[in-house]
Amino acid sequence: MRPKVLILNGPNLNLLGTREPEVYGRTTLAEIEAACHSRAANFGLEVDFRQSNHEGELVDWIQQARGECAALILNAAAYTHTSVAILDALSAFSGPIIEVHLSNIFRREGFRHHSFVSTVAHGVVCGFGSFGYELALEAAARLISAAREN
Ligand code: CA2
Repeated sequence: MRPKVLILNGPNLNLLGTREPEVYGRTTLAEIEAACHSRAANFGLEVDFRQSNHEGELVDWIQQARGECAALILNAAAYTHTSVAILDALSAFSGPIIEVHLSNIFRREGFRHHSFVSTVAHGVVCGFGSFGYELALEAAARLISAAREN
């Protein structure tokens, strides 16, 4: 069985490609999902790709990933900067966590410079647009292989 990577997307990311293309690009979330499935196949991984506008639903999915998923890739969107609930759920996940942002949050408003997710993430990819998800998948593949060798 291929190791499964859960890719979670937070609030408003369902609007990608329809508004604010100067900040978030023109690629839709469905196109990002398709690219992730294709890249994951190259790495011998399975991908479960989801989006929710609801904090509690994201918490539920993170909890369900325990014991089921080898790694977690998360763009928590605005919850990145606010959610202790998501941080606590992530703390109970034992595999690698990779944080993704389409935009470079450090070039933007000050309130985007703090991330609760970063405090438990293995690493962060930000500023590379939708390509960041593919970079995160490559990082996940390496971390999963390294963990299996030990
Ligand atoms: O750069 C990122 O990926 C963010 O996680 C995106 C979040 C933002 O709150 C974070 O600070 C950085 C916002 C996602 C909203 O996505 C939209 C897409 C199209 C139109 C409107 C919103």
